[in-house]
Amino acid sequence: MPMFNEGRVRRLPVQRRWLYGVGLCAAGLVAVLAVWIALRSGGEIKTKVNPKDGAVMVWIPAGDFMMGKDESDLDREIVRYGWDKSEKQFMLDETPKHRVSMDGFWMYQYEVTAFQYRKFCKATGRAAPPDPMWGRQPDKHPAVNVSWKDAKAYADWAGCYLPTEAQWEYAACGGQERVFPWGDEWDRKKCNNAWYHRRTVLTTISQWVWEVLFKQPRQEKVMTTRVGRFHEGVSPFGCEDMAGNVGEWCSDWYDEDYYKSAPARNPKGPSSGADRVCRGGSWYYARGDYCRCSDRDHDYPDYGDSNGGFRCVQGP
Ligand SMILES: [Ca+2]
Ligand SMILES: [Ca+2]
Repeated sequence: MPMFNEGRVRRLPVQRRWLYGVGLCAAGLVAVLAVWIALRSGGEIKTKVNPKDGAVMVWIPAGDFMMGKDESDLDREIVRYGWDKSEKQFMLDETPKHRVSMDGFWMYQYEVTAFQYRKFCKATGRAAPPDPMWGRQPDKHPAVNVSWKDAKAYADWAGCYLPTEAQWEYAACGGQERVFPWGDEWDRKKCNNAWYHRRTVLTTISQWVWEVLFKQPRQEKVMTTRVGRFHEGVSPFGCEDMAGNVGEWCSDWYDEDYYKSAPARNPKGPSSGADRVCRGGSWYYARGDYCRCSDRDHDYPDYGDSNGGFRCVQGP
């Protein structure tokens, strides 16, 4: 007796089988596209817009993270990336590594742009910052030549704050122990740094003059870039240009020993000081050590230059 009667197997008409095939392929493509979009956006990123300046903000969820570095981490990084050992003395303000608990907050996805800053100056009568050495700052590039006081005034006007140093580092590393916003591998193509353009370190004044002032075409000059251009360097929480482009003012006073006694929950920096903190390296720096999430920099609150800008945060 036959196992089944071949004559009775129902076969789909050729046309319908073809249609099913196309349908399955389309469903597969949609699924692949959905996964690609989810991966590219880093999963679930909650955003909102600040109506005052049109800035997109991303939600940085509450959590714990390890802030700063231990000396052993610094030694390892210097060897791993081939940086000069003498640089370590400038990294010791990142020690010791310590656990910090953060409340959630909103952070600007991008650095405040020249366009947004002009709008602020127009609305408030504040003097526009001087043009950088390459001429009028393009609208979509970050605002530059802004002092800490300018940045603070902007944040007040926009209904925001400047990030604390802890908020900044937490947002940059995504709450994870990683060296750069995108991971642990230094990649000059993932942020705007001088090495990206030049492919080597700028060491002489004449190199700087050539690269910054005279080189053509304009896009290839060593200077700021449109915010968000280096999307591959996005942080796990969705913030762009945390490494490079412009360094970013934070609300804290700077103290090289602050980490030795900082509170473990939402630290806000010392109560007084001479300099304010700025973070993230910039187009000006050629080496990756300035673009690390944990790197600390500082300047006088009245000082502004063409490699310094800022972004804002808002509480929940
Ligand atoms: Ca930046
Ligand atoms: Ca530093």
